Amino acid sequence: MSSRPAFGSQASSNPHVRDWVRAMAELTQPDQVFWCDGSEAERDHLYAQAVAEGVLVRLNQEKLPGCYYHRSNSNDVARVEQCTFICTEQEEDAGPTNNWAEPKAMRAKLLALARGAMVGRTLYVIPYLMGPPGSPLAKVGYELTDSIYVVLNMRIMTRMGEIARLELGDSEHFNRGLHCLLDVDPTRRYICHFPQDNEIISLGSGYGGNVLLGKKCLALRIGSWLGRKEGWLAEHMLIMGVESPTGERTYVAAAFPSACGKTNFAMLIPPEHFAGWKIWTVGDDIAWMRPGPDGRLWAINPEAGYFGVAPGTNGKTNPNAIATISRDTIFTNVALKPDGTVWWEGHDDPAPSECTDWQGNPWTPESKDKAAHPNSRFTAPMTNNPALAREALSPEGVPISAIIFGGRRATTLPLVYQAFNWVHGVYLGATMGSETTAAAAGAVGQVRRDPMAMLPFCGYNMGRYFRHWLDVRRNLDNPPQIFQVNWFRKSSDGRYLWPGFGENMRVLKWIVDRCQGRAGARETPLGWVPRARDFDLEGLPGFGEANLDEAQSINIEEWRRELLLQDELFMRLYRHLPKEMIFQRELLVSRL
Ligand code: GTP
Ligand code: SPV
Ligand code: MN
Repeated sequence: MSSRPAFGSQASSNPHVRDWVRAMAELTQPDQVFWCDGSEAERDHLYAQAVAEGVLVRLNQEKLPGCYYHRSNSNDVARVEQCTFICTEQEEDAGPTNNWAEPKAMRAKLLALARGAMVGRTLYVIPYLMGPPGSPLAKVGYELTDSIYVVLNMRIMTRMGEIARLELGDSEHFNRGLHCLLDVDPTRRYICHFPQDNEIISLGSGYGGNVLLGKKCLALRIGSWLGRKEGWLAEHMLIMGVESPTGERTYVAAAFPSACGKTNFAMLIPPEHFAGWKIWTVGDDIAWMRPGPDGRLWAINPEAGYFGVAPGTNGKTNPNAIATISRDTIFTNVALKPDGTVWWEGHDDPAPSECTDWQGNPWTPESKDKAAHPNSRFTAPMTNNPALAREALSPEGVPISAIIFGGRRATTLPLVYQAFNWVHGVYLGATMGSETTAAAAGAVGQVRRDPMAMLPFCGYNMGRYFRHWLDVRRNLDNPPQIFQVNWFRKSSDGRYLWPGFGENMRVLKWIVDRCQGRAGARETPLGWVPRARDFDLEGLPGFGEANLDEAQSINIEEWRRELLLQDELFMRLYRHLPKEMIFQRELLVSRL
């Protein structure tokens, strides 16, 4: 037998990759460089290694085959927007909604922090592909990381290894991403993007969107920058196919802010009443969309897995997710039960009489704190999803008929309405507000503007981003219809006015029928809304027309306040805000 290590020794033959990896290894000084190939043998080796290092716990393989458990540092459990920077030559290119830093100075600071950061550690080289191979939108990235947890997550979330190497060939056009854990100190945490160099440097975190660089950093922040340059859209959207009883498939993309229901909606199972209807998941978090030669908007999911919110996931809210995470899944910051399985608030099983919480402390139902962190997550391959659309693997993607914007709003926003036209729809997206969630560090439950659910992810000036949305319309003969939804409106005594989850099919059916020209609507100051006879309420006990009216009501006082909040954003963006947005605002004021 050879004494040479079987894994990680196959360096890339691409000279641009080799030169850059060599330079980064000289800087960070790892003990060894490990080149990932994405094979199954490599996966087994890496899981064994991660368990041996104590980074992962192997879960009960009888009940959860192929599943592992991870706890991140308790100061490092969500994205950190205050540590996230867009580094462009001109501050105006990042715009008022992003943290900006001058690229030369920032790079110097980051490289100084990274100097020698991997002494005694392994530098993993991860080639990855975002999008199906051969797709006109697919992009290759390389992430260099000293976190084996990142490697194993990227393996699930992207098309990782040989497939990406092949797609890149000898080209120099790939995203360069460097990630170092350092000592996971929040005061030395930086998530920095250099869009002009197609480069990302992430330091001092080990969590999700901060470190799985293909996801929010490349697919959204750098992606949106590239999209503006190249005439396409990189969006924080799920993509689904809605199949009717006749077999017709209508494709829908929906932008909801972080932890506001994308994964749940993308995996929806229609209630019994909707016999013959079927939802197919194309993607649950990110959409890349380009005008196709036929004048429609075509979308791909650049990812290959789901990094989903665990709390609240159960057999009632999301049975497809439960099936998806039954094997080959990494659980992060949930609770660990003595039998080597996992638990979270809102799990199907009752709270265990004892377990270990997300911080590693003993937990019982009497404990004051939550057992799982509210932003605890599962990482699972999309191929586990029983509702995976075959089109998710198609290089062209799917033609989008409807775009839905939705926030988490206890008041003001009705359950559903339809924009009058594209420009009005862009205005709906641009003025979206939502309550903050545990997906980002900071206060939870505060309403803030989150245009198109992209506030934390737009890699350039938000005003120009709205302009880009308006411009994309010029290449669409057949643009999607645009809708606004709100699953989260509450009564004065704090109950949700809409049952949500699977019942969202009722809203979706109206949307699809509107796109197919077979549903009626009534005009309101906000947009088109379903009348009672346009909206299927059958088989929904305890919810009648009066309830629908309440969920749909428009309160003029609340809308006055809403317009003031919109103004705050518009003032910040004023220099680059398209005039059409101000015009739409005036029209809304006069209609109200
Ligand atoms: P990110 O992965 O952070 O981008 O989140 P996401 O948009 O995919 O959100 P997800 O589907 O994971 O849902 C987040 C939370 O919202 C969970 O706690 C869900 O239980 C809850 N949720 C999802 N859909 C609904 C709904 O229709 N009604 C209500 N009331 N809650 C919902
Ligand atoms: C989000 O916050 O929108 C997520 C989770 O999808 S993370 O990957 O951490 O950004
Ligand atoms: Mn997300």
